[in-house]
Amino acid sequence: MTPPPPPATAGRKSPFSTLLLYVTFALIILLLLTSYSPRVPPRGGRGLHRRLKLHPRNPSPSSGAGAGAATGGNGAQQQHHHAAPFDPEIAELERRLEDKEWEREHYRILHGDGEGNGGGADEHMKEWEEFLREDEDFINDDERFNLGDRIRALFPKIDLAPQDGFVSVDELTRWNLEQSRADQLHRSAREMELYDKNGDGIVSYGDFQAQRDESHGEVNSLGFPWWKEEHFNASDADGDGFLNKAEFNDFLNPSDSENPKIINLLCKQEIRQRDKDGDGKLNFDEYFHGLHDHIHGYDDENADISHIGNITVAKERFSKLDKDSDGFVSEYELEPVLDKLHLSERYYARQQATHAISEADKDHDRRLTLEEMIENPYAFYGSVFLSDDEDYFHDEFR
Ligand SMILES: *[C@@H]1O[C@H](CO)[C@@H](O)[C@H](O)[C@H]1NC(C)=O
Ligand SMILES: *[C@@H]1O[C@H](CO)[C@@H](O)[C@H](O)[C@H]1NC(C)=O
Ligand SMILES: [Ca+2]
Ligand SMILES: [Ca+2]
Ligand SMILES: [Ca+2]
Repeated sequence: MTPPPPPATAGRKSPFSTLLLYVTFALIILLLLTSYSPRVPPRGGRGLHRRLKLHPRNPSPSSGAGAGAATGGNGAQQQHHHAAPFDPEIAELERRLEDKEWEREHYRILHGDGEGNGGGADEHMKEWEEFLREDEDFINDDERFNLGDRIRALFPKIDLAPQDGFVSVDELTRWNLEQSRADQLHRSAREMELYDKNGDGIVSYGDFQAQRDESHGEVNSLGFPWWKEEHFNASDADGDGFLNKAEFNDFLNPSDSENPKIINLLCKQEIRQRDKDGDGKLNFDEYFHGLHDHIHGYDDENADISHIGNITVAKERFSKLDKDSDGFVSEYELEPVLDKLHLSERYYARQQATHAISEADKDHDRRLTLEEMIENPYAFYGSVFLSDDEDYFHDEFR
């Protein structure tokens, strides 16, 4: 008796077609492997698919760090935040691009809306894209813009405290902060042009209102909810009724201001948002249901996630804030934790420094030598994209 033939299965293959299947499979794998460009930092030269990419900041301050001032939230700010440029030369190029974009956005305000200006704005856009292409070609040309040479030149400017041949998190944070402050000042000075019609370097509250009325609220950089007289007054550090350049910068970036009047106003706003019974301070209940979760976890590096909603922990934190132990947190008592509620450039500068160091610190001593930096340039020149499609970057600017 012969055994019954095995049941025919639909997927049954002859030895040959099985072999073919394996070969095809192997070829596909091989293809995938060769098209995959590993994310290793290039040594010496520019990686094949690496391209430095300029990032003009969004010129509208409504999406900048200052916009979170009234909302008290920090999620939105984080989304819109751009990294501080590591290299002042790149920063300079980005500022130029950003200025162009800004001019385009405010073309109507700056040049009036007579006939033919629509064409002018288009012309402007073309010029801008031309700039972008040329500048990106420049920074991606090893001959003209050599990352190793750039880092060699910058290293002694960062390694300052102490000058020991190592860049620490603190040193890199300070450096990043310097770069982003310069950016911020540049943006504020530019924005001020919209209000300072006679160019005397100061603006009054009347100037703001006039500009807002003129634009009918069409332009999003005007009419922030927080552009209130109270905010203006707090920004006027010397109290002369006008904002000069520095005061105007504080006005646009309250989270980064060191003006005590602004700090106090921000605290007041935080209290107001959560002050259910309207006594101008927070009792434990108002604190616990409105503020605690925002503060908790930001300052304690080892904050335990299981402590979220833990009343015992919240009470401890509350009594720490309540310095005069009157059972309430006042606007002044909120000052020490204001940083946790309004993410400032300081916060981002440190975050960025920590990240860059973690990327480049090959020997894990939490500081960088010149060699470590040169070997990992893209940890600092963060505006980099892996792309072999040259047109890729144009999509971003539509
Ligand atoms: C702002 O200051 C001006 C001039 O001192 C004053 O008249 C005005 O009432 C102040 N406004 C607010 C909201 O504090
Ligand atoms: C709250 O945290 C404290 C201190 O860590 C802990 O002893 C307690 O068990 C926690 N309570 C709850 C309900 O998780
Ligand atoms: Ca002033
Ligand atoms: Ca108190
Ligand atoms: Ca190191």
